[in-house]
Amino acid sequence: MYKGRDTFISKKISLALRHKPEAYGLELAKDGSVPVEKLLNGINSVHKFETPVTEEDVIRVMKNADKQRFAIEDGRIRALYGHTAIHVEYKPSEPPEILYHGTAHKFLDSIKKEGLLPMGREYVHMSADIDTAKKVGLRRDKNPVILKVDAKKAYKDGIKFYYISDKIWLADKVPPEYINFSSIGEFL
Ligand code: HQG
Repeated sequence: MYKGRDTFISKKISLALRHKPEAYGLELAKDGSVPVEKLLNGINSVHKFETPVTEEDVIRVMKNADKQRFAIEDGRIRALYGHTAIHVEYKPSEPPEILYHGTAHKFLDSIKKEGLLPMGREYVHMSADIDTAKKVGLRRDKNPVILKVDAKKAYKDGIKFYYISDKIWLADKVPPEYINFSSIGEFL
C-alpha cells in the first residue's frame, strides 16, 4: 500500500508519462519512454517536494503498486498502458477465452450500441481477473457492472488484443456482439 507521498508521486508519473509530458518539459519517444533523469527533473521542478523525488522513490513506488504501471529499462522509464498523449504500438497477442471490463451503469446503453471504445485513451482496457475489473469499475460507480468479453472469439474474428500483464489487456475496440451483457449483476 502507498503512503500519501508515494500516491502523489505515482499519480504525477502517470500524468507525465501518459497524459501531459509537455507540462513536465518531456518529449515521449515512440515507445512512450523518457530518461529517468529527465522525469525526475520535470517532476521536481513542477512539484516542490520537501525532499526531491529520487530514482529510489520511483522504484519503491513501482514495487509497492497494486499493478505494474511503469517499466524502467536502460535508464529510461515508460508507462506500460493508459496513454492519451501518444499512440504506443504493441505486438498483438492471443487473449484468454474471457476478459473482464468494469464500468458504470450509466455507460451501458451506449456500450450496448457501440461496444467498448477507447474513449479518451488509445485502447480499451480489460483484465483477465474479475477482481481487477471490479476495482476499475469502482472508480466510476459504487456498484459497478462487470462485463464479460468473449476475447478469444473476437480475436479469431480479427480484433487485435495486446497483453500488458494479467491485470491489463488492451484492444483497439470490442464490438457489442462480443460482450456478454447477461453477465451484468452476476458478480455484484
Ligand atoms: C467507458 C486505470 C460509453 C468505459 C484503470 C470506461 C484501468 C464507454 C470509460 C485503466 C464506451 C473510459 C483504464 C462507450 C467504453 N460508451 N462509455 N461506447 N466504451 N466506455 O478511464 O477502462 O489505475 O479511459 O467502460 O484501473 O475505466 O490509472 O478506462 O468506464 O486499468 O493505472 O468509458 O486506467 O489504470 O474510462 O480504465 P477510462 P477504464 P490506472
